[in-house]
Amino acid sequence: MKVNQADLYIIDYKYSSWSMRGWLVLKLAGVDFKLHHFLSNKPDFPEKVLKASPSKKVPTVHLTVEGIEEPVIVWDSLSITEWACEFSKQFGLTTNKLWPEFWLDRAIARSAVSEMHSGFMALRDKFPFNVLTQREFKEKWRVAQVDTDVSRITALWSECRAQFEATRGNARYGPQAQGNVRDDGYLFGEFGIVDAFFAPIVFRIKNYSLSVTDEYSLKYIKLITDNELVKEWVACAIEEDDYIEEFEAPFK
Ligand SMILES: N[C@@H](CCC(=O)N[C@@H](CS)C(=O)NCC(=O)O)C(=O)O
Repeated sequence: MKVNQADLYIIDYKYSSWSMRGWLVLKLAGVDFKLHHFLSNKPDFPEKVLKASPSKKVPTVHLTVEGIEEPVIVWDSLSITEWACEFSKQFGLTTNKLWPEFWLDRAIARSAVSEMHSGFMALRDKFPFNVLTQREFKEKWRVAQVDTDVSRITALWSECRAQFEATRGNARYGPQAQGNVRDDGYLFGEFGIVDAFFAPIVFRIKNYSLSVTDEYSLKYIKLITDNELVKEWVACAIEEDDYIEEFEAPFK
């Protein structure tokens, strides 16, 4: 069955972390898609989001499949990721390493992505994603649970990196697993799915000036913000010119 078209639905570049993940994943996977972007503070938003997604959440992907009348809807960033990786592999759409080469690294990377998908609620709740506005941290914003989340995240980054470094080039794991693995400094060498999932977290930490002191995390934050795809997303956010008082006012 042939997929004739993939349509990606996202909302506010500036404020929607899950939209950013879905978009990064499709770009990384080399999927050619038609983009539908809309702003969540417009009156027609409820109607548009309902049309785009059965869960009323984005990202979603609509697939126009030969022989099937209605579009096939893939919703939720995790299942979009699964679909994009399968589709990309089937049609050889990219040479990007979406998941790490070595199965052990892959298992850890998937665990990190899953933890991100279902965790760090305090950070996500108290510090809304805002890819553009950079602020100095104020003590009155401090919440113990957020500090715990940030400590866990930075420890996780270092653990992923240590896992990658321990296995890369280690003959014990077999040459086929590690032979030609490129290292650009990301969690598992090349920018992959795991980095796409953590990219919005990097902006939360950076833009609210949350305290991070360990060397690898500081380096990682810079790598992510300097990444070309990430910069493309930020450029779209600048172009979008969006402002939602509810996400900005508490931090003024
Ligand atoms: N578990 C979902 C979360 C998606 C989500 O919460 N999306 C937000 C945007 S960041 C959304 O669609 N919000 C619209 C609304 O709540 O009306 C995923 O991984 O895709």
